Amino acid sequence: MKNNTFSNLRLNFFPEPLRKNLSFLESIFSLSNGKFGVRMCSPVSESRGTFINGFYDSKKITYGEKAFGYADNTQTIMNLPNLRHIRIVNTNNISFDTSKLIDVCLNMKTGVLKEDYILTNKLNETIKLKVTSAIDEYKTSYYAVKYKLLPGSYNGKIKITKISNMDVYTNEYNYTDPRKSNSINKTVIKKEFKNDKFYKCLIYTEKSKQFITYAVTCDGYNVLENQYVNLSSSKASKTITYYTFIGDINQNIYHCFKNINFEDIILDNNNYWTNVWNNSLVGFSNDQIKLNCAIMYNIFQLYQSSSINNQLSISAKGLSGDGYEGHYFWDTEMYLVPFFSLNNPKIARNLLKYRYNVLEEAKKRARTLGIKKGALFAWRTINGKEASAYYPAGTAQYHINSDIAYSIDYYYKCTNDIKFIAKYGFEMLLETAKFWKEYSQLDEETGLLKFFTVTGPDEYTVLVDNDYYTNIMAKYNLEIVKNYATRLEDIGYSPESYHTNWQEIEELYQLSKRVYLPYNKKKKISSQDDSFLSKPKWPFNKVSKDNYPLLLHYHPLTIYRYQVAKQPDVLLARSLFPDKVSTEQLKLEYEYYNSVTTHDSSLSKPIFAIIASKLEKKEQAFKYFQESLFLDLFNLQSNTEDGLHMANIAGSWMILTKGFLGIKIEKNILYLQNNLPNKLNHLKIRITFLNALIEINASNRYIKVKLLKGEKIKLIIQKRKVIIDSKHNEVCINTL
Ligand code: IFM
Repeated sequence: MKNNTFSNLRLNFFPEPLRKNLSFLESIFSLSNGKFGVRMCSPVSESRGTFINGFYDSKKITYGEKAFGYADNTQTIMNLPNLRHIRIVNTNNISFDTSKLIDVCLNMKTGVLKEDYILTNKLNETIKLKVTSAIDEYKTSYYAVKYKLLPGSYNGKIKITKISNMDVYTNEYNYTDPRKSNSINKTVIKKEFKNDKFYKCLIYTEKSKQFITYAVTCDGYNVLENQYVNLSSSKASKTITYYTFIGDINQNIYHCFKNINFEDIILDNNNYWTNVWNNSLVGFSNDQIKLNCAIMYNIFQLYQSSSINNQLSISAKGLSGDGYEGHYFWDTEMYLVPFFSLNNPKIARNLLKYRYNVLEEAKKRARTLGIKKGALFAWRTINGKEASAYYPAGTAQYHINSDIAYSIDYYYKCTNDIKFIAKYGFEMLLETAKFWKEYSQLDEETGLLKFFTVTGPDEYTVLVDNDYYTNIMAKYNLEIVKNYATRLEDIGYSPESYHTNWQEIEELYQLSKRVYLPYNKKKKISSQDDSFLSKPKWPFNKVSKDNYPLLLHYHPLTIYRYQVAKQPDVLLARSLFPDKVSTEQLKLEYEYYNSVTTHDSSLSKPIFAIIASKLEKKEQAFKYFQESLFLDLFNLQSNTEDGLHMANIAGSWMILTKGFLGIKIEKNILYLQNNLPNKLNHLKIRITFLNALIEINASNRYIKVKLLKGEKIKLIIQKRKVIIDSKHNEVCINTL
């Protein structure tokens, strides 16, 4: 499979109206490296679009009616000025301040972004501008941008000024869309240093008191105020390259820029992306050009959002926009950690380590909620404290606790990294399980364990009793502690070293067996919660398509009193524990929840695609796959301008692995099942499992697995046990 054809994402990939939607394109073509991100803002516009992971400011949340324990402060990622901003003026100081994007090309094998613009001033004079930029994926403090200026209708002298204004920013409150960033925040320049070659400043956030250094230099010119450049001959062109440093406040500026040049950044990135595509190659047959390009793009953005260099999480929008204020949600653990566990486990480990670093905050939060033991992680956060001002669809999503437990377990199953479990993972498993024990209520009559007043992932139903997803995840969280305690004792870590004992661990385990899971005998399906199935169904056929997503058109209480789901909690549980119910029950559940789900959440369709694959509903699986894969690329939720939907992006990859290839991991064995939709003739995918790199090729007739690196892998393909090792490194199973 030749991948070259698919590795360039250009403007002509998009339907006509989207080619003109600049804020959409800013997100799509954003460059990032897990530390900071730069949107593809027009170089001559004032729009903002630089985000540093974890760099946020706060303000007091003002509640009309506040109650005990509500989140106190916002945490809003700083939307810093456009790093690419320059001012270009003619000899009369008239600026070329209108830009028309002519073409753009993102090379996903090198991470180089190229843009062509025509710039116009108010006299209608034009010049051409070509921009080439890259963000360093290894030395994650650097960003470089090269401007090539060419004459247009104007061919006289121009002057270029680098705009370095990084100081105050106030964004507007958005009252109507809770998915947008909605706080007012400020940065202040603390110290400034300028000379001909360098500009450096300390950016400081007023309330959260974070500092960061921003510095810039330029090739061969005065860094901020450039000389006039002459575009007078028709062949004349001028190229200026700026280098930006974003990082540690104590860095010496000369040191920052020592040895930095564009070619080295490109070289770093070539190595980085070669490695990525070597380890995480995904593709379909060559004739599926759009699908190939789209899946490559998705993987590209997943890597861009992450870094092996830091222990931060990944916000819902990565670093491509400020939607959801740059907050980290369960998205990371349930969608992104599974991707990285099977692609670059070091990144998965860092993401989990972030949660460990905020475990103390989680313990405090549990106490605030009146829970005497254990920890409760914040629903949405940057610094570990709860930032959700709407507890019914925020703090009440207690499932975040077992989502974190699930991702620790998943990471372990993919890596066998017991050291991580010993040092960090076990404590989190234990503290989250203790929380569930304390939170639960034992029903005296039935002897079953119940969880009242919780909100599941489906935010169109809140504060319910016994949400199926919450309960099954809590059950699993309580159960796995014993398993890990046993493994740890085998290598010399007693329960006491974690301030617990076998009695407590056994209690957690025994409680797991008692967890109540709501089931509706009449419908023969699990109920989303105790009351969901008894509510009237949402009148889908009477509601106009324009009224979706419901959250933008109805008061929450209107939505809550209906049987309507934003995303399918029961099916999500089925995708995690695929063998819990019979195929008949799963079919009924799929049909039922399909009929009451709006998919207003971008996390919904991947789950339907996975379950449809399992049920061999290949057409539907493929339909949901496409709608998921192109969700951002075709702006299917009309809000990609706020940033990319990172969990959905990882979800599309999950459809390929969990759905089309039926991947399941149990006891060091990788299970595969061919569920490839008929519309895909071929799927090729590489993953890393237990330190081995393997390539899986599937067609509608076979599954082939090849060991590319590593020693030995045990597989069960379509119920047949096989082993591949360095001697017999390939196996092909007929799956017809
Ligand atoms: O975490 C999700 C949630 O499930 C639905 N609302 C958006 C959040 C961020 O993606």
